Amino acid sequence: MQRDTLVFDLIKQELERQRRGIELIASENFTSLQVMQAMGNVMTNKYAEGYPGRRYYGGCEIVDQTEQLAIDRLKEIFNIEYANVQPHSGAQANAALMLAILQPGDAILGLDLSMGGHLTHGSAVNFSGKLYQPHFYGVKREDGLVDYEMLEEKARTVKPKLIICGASAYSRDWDYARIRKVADEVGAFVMADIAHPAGLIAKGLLSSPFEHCHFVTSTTHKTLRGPRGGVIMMKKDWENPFGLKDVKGNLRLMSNLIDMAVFPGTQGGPLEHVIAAKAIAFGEILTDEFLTYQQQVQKNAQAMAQAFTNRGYQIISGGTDNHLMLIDLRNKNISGKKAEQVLGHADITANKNMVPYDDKSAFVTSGIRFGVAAITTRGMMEDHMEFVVNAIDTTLMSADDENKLKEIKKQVNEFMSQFVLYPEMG
Ligand code: DSN
Repeated sequence: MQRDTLVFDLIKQELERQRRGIELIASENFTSLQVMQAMGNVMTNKYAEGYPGRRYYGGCEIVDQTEQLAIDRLKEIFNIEYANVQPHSGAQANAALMLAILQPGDAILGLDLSMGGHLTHGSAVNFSGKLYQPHFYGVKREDGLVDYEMLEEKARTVKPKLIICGASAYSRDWDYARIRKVADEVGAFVMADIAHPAGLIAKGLLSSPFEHCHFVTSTTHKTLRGPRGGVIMMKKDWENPFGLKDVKGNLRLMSNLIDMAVFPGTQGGPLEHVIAAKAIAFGEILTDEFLTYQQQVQKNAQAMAQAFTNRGYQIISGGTDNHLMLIDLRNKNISGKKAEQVLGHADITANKNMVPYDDKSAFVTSGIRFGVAAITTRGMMEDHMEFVVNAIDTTLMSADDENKLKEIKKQVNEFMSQFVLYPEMG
């Protein structure tokens, strides 16, 4: 068969784009070469509906081993009893978990998307807001921190079946114990979606949700630095306390209900090539090298936040505990949309983001979100944050000066050439 040079040329162009730019999208990272290689392997050819040792297809004896390895390593990382590594994404993980424990129309309570939450935590345009009855808590106007009092008040009023914590644009740690307390009071489950800070939690650099939350979901490709995908985890398996039953009416272990909600509930065949890559990534996370990486992520985020603050930028909540920060650009007289666009001209990639109590729409926004997981993987240290922030500041302050933007882009490309990405790929 003729090689599809059209597509392979585009892949090569994407490699060059990633190499020359400063990648600040908080949900992105660069996998190791072995993680990436494992995603392009013969396991993509294999159907394996079911779980290791109990499949609906023959010939699964090898993929059973990679999937079991992924499960065992993930359990070791977080010191937990149960893990499902099949969800194709974080959204799929959340969909399956909700299918396992909720009935259509049940009330759920999550952080408002416009305050840093996530689409799958009850947004009206998402399955979570269409199938269930969504309610929201927010962050406080005065300090940008999660409004736990509001959360408690809402929980007592709407009596949700599920309280969701976790966010996609929140730079602070969570008080999981406090959320569990009110959940117990109103008879709700608690789910933590740790897609963003999972890598920091894995290495003990942020509070662990596992002691307090019934369920924990995550993606595998952000701070965990694995392939794109999702997982569902539980510290302890238990016979479900709300008397949830399977379709035949049998009381089940919670792990059975979750497994069944992933397959056959929301997915068909698992992506065993991606699961092999997850197994490799989880092996990497278990190393001391990964601890050093996560410590550097935290240091870089704090150095970046400080450099922005020094230049008069308003960081929501005043700083960061994790890998990201959300900046309100209103005092800089530029919208998030425009900021994202001009930064793109300078080969700096980030995304516009609503800030709490935003007066602009989600398409325009007053904010921009920056994360350091990817640039830390490239090899940047605290000292490099000054260059990065200076390049961003100069770009935003010269948004309509094409020549200046070209000059910054050149400087960015030169700067990035010292942080070699995938040298093995030529
Ligand atoms: N799109 C991801 C993010 O950027 O945070 C969340 O799904």
